[in-house]
Amino acid sequence: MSEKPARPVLVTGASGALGRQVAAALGARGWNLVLTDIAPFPDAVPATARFARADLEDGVAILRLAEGCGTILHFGGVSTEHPFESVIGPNIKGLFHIYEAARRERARVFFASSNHAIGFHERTTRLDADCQLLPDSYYGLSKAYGEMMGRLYWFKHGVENVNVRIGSSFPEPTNARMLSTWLAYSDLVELCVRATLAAKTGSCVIWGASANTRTFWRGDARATLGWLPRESSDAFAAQVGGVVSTDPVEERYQGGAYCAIDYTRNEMAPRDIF
Ligand code: 15L
Repeated sequence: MSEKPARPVLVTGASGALGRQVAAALGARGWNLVLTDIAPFPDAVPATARFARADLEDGVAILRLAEGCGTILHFGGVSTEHPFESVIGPNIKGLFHIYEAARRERARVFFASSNHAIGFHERTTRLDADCQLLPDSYYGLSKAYGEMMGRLYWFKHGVENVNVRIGSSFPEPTNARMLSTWLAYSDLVELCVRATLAAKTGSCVIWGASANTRTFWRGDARATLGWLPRESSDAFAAQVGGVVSTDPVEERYQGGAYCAIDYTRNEMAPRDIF
């Protein structure tokens, strides 16, 4: 019998691509789950779970859903690039509601951050988790801010948080960049398990990628959680290694296509870094 958390786990964004995977896998382990999303849940609700629709911008609803929960796996919010005004409500105000609920419940937060919080680092650089935040989009900016919110709640209120900079979590890698950034669903689920069950996490950062030899990243807190990814993109190298774009901005930076969205610098001009 696999270990289960002492208190229920709230999963936000449960109807989204990653939330669904996590809800199904943790439900199959018999975990007591509270699932929520602004959209209806598209699957059968696991026997040990309940689903309630809620808007992250409704702070009272989030407080109610979090009652009694020991961990919040926060996948909710806008998950791709959008205009600034559309990102700020779900991703900033919504996350504030998550942290206020966690503070009240003495719960731990798993924050689905993103590689887009650091997307403007060059692909030739190997990054440690304490690297400079270099968001590549309004979406990435909200993730960088979210990581900072975690630091605030840890230092001011002792709310533990695990900030997972998810690379590309899809069934399979589909282009050359994803040979560096791919996170298999099974590795994501195991990371959620470890982040929930770990005795202590403090406020830490994890690179959310499988054991890809072409990785851009190293040096995070995985040993504290006891998480080791088992999958790797390497097996897909022959299949997708040649799939690249013709955009020099996209190909230069770790964040790929997000860096190229609305990019107005002259990419050919000499580059002043900091
Ligand atoms: C993300 O953060 C997005 O949610 C996802 O749709 C992908 O774009 C991924 O990053 C990626 O960088 O591949």
